[in-house]
Amino acid sequence: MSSFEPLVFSGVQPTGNLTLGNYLGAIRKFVALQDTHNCIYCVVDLHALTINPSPQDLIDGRRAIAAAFLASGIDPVKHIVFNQAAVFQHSELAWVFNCIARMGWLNRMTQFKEKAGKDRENASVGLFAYPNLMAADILVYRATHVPVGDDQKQHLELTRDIAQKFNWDYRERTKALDLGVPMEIGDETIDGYFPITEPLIEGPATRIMSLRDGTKKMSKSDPSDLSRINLTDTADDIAKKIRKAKTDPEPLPGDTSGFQGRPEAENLVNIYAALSETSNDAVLQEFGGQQFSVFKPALAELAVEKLAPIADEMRRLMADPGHIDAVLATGGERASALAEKTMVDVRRLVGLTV
Ligand code: AQP
Repeated sequence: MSSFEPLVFSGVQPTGNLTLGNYLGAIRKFVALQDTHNCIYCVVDLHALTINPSPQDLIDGRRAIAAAFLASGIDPVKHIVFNQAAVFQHSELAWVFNCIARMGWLNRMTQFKEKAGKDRENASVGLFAYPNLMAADILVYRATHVPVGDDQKQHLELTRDIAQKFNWDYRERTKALDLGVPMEIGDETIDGYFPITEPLIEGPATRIMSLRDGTKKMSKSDPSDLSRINLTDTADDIAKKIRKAKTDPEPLPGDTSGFQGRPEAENLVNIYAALSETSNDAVLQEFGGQQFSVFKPALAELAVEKLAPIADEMRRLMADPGHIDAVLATGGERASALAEKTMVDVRRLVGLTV
């Protein structure tokens, strides 16, 4: 191998209803990347165990995320769509990475701190080690590019650190077995086994905020349903949630400098810009100086126009769970074949096989 083949990988956890944030920050990018890259998209059900779902919720959640992928336009024939638990190599590589990553690296992860809250001692080991499994998800395919929202940036940096340390620790064996790709680490050029993955985080929708608090990320696990727009919400739900979205009494500013201290106004304009695939400046040119009583109905109409076809298609797909399971099973077989290739190498590199 002379260089890494460009390959896109990303995953979504079946931890609840998909939100507009998941769609704009991740899934819509997944769809666009299909035209230019080979892509692997995964329902990361092992990660969802960190929230202790009931077995039935996990089964339903897995199908719902797969349905959202398909309904949004992901092609499971041209690309690969599967669920993480179907490919045991993710867990196997995660264990290797548990032994590569340092406690200090994981201790810095802000998502763990936020999710564990004050009761850190009571958080599961799985929640703490989650970023190592995420690194394994990506690197078991030696994926080069990962589209994600802004909240996953730190985890992707950790993935890069893990790849770098693995490459360094096993550089001599990688060279001896002729499995590597020349890469620079510091001042040295070595033969490395894993690519240093590039995150794809850009555009106006990298961090969609809660409709109830413009300083908090919109999240599928937020206890308040009014904080988010779910992909499966009806037109009435969407209109109601946007009507009730927190704002301030001022009209919309004429340009983006006017967002200072107005996170809710910025978030709604951001959502409008992302849905209409334009910039915040362009939205403010149209709506600057207008009251929210004018802007909110326009936003609701746009959101319904963009999301209703996806929700309809999701409902149609969810009515036939057997079909969704079959799509995932086929994807799982294809993903397993690729992951096993990597693990044959990794087992040899680390000495688990000769
Ligand atoms: N608010 C958001 N804005 C933009 N992108 C977002 N993503 C999540 N929330 C936003 C992106 O969606 C992808 C899938 O996320 P995930 O399921 O892996 O988990 P997450 O990042 O922890 O998302 P949630 O919705 O907040 O889930 P819970 O509540 O279960 O933790 C990722 O690419 C993520 O960046």
